[in-house]
Amino acid sequence: MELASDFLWGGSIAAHQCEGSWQVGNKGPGIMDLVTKGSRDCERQITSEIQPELNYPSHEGIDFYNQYETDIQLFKEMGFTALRLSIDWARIFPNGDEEVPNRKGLAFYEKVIDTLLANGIEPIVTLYHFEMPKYLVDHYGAWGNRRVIDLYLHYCETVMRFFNGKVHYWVTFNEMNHLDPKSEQSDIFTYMIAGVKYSDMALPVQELAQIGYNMTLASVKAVALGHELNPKNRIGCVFGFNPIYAYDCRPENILKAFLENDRDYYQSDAMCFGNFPKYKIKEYETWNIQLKREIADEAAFANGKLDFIGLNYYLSSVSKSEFERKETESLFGGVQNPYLEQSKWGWGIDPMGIRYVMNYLYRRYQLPILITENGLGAVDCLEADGSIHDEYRMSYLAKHIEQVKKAVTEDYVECLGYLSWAPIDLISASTGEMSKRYGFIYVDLDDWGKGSFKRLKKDSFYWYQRVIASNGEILDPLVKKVTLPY
Ligand code: BGP
Repeated sequence: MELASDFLWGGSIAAHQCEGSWQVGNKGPGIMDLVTKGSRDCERQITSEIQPELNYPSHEGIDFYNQYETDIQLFKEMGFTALRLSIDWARIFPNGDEEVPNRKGLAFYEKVIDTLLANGIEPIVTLYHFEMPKYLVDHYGAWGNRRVIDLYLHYCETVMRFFNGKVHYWVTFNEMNHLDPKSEQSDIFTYMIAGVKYSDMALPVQELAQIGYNMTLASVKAVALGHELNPKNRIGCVFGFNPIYAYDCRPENILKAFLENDRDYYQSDAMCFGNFPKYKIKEYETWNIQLKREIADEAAFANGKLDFIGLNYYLSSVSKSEFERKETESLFGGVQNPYLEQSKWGWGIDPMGIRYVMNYLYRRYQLPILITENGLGAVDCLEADGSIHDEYRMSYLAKHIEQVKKAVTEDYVECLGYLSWAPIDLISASTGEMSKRYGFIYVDLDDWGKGSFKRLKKDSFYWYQRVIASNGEILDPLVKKVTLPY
């Protein structure tokens, strides 16, 4: 069995990580414009105002705002049939709460989307990839406030109407599932996803739980809205599902790992099953958290079921044991898996994990899955002749795509396509670094924003071109290395 002939191939990017031009075209500041550069060992900070002496990587991005035509040509050259990109809310509504949209913002995305369509590339549009207008944080308290749901829906309706018939695939949110109060409370990622608060303030569990609820409600309402506007719209939500394995087969450890994993699934349960899970409400009650809900919410959950699930997959981790206390800590609070290699940033490389999660999701929800992100962040070496030999990236991706194929052809998982993160080097979300590179296209830019912004093709560029042309049949990096035309 082979992948379907209409299997989507391409990549994913996000506005705040690539566009730059953060004040051009009447764009308002967004929360991500206030996030400083960090590194693996130094967490990014969210400042309440811009501090001129600090480095804010989103301000320049990789200059996609001005170079999108060049970049889309390169995507086309690789054979892309799809590109997932996000719209930055603050380009459309600079404060987030205006009635009338900013024409310049719409015009920018219209040019990008028209260029994609003219090149035979299906745009898959994420409506919220951590891009919360700052004004809504300062004046409304962001997702903690239900009024923000209505403002988000007004923004969704505006862009869904504007691009009606041009965009068929919509994503309501990126990775809201790392918001559970018990799991990653103090992590910078939580703040970015929630689009709230400035670094020195810890989010209380009550607030985090309410934010998770409100965002889930916003998503189901956006799905219903999109279906109403055009029944042909296919609307999904993207989740980052990194499996947590049990430390060993002691039943206590199996149960512990299951429960830790399960914290990531309550929003997807709500969006696929049509009701906010009772198990979550009960769990919150035992922590004295009373979610603010309204009667009409029940109908909203019932009417806003997803059409597909977007899966971001990078790594797996291992849950700590209930018994041992001497394990080596890994980045995400678990322990290092002795059977897996780790990336330079401590992410456990586990190709089989993607097949495991695809199966788990498909059997739990029986909805098509779109791989919306998968890739290796690595330090690349630019040779004197302008070449970049990134065998490690090809090898990582080949092993993962192989497992995606097995999930489809041997386990019968419905999969709409595979989108790598990211087809072009861009700013890392977790660290703000440029040197954590994912692309097939190298961008000449360093961690301090210095460089020519020139685009260069890495070896993996030609490799992915062959993968796509063969519909995933030719994956071996070594074969292609010998025959590639450079
Ligand atoms: C996902 C985010 C992306 C992207 C990716 C890689 O969680 O959706 O925005 O950044 O992770 O992570 P990083 O950039 O931190 O290496």
